[in-house]
Amino acid sequence: MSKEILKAKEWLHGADHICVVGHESPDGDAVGSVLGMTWALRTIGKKVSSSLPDDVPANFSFLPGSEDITSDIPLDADMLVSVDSADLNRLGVLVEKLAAPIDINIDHHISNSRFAIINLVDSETAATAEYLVGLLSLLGLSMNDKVATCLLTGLVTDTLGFRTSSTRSETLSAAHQLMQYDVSLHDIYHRTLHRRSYEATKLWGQALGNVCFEDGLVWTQVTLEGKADIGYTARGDADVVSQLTAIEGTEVAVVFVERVNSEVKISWRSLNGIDVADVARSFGGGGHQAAAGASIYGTNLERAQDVVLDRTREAMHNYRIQLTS
Ligand SMILES: [Mn+2]
Repeated sequence: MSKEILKAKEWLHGADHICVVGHESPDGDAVGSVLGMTWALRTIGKKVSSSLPDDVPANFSFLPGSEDITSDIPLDADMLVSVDSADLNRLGVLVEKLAAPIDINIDHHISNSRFAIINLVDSETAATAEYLVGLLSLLGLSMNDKVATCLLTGLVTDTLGFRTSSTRSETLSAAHQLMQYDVSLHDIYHRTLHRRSYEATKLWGQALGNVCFEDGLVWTQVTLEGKADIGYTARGDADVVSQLTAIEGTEVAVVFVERVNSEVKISWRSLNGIDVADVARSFGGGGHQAAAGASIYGTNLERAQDVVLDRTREAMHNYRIQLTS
């Protein structure tokens, strides 16, 4: 066992009030890992608080403890644990509420900036939840039905139902371990990946109706006007980008989401080896080789599309040259 893990175990067992934090625009792995870690720490009798900088999306509100998540850092917390955040800025509004550095950073992003005092990062794992399944016992923490429900949600969502290229035999072993508890894979899958609102379905209709395809590059957009037309009030793109990757011949898919105050949010997915995180970084964003995002401010949809599509085409071109040379 690594020295870092031993030190983390010692620190966690010695703490009085632990606050577990996750990243902005929380996804299933962020919510699931924050709550899974919260419940696991309670198995050793700790006082634990859970914090996220943004609201928990409605499809994760079934998770036990989600109603107790706040966007505050309790003043008497003497230990801060971050899960699923690749860097400190991902903690959004929580950053300015931090009175001390993050003690323990548990994550699976290869780009993790190791911003805490103790950094436990395993970029081989498909989700922070997968990493936690193996880590809990090393940290002297136990699993129970609540921990398992939360972690299985992280695992299912980050792997899109065990179908991303990051899914390994170890991922399925972790799921197997979690399913020994009173959890419903079917229910988690349906609530988090399959079910969607009528408005989100209409949004898909708009976005898919406007899809463009050019030499392996697929893109579309979600506009403020379009959202208003159908009464879609959520912030995201209803995961349109994943639908684009289903289009035959797609190498890279891009979705542009227009937001208020001249912000355009961009999501990339790569189906071959092109590193879209690299493209995203050139716009101040980040992510994984196969899935990345960025926001451009002070622009409009048309200008953002021009510059982002050009940069993406360039990356695709360079990748093809590299393949043939
Ligand atoms: Mn994750």
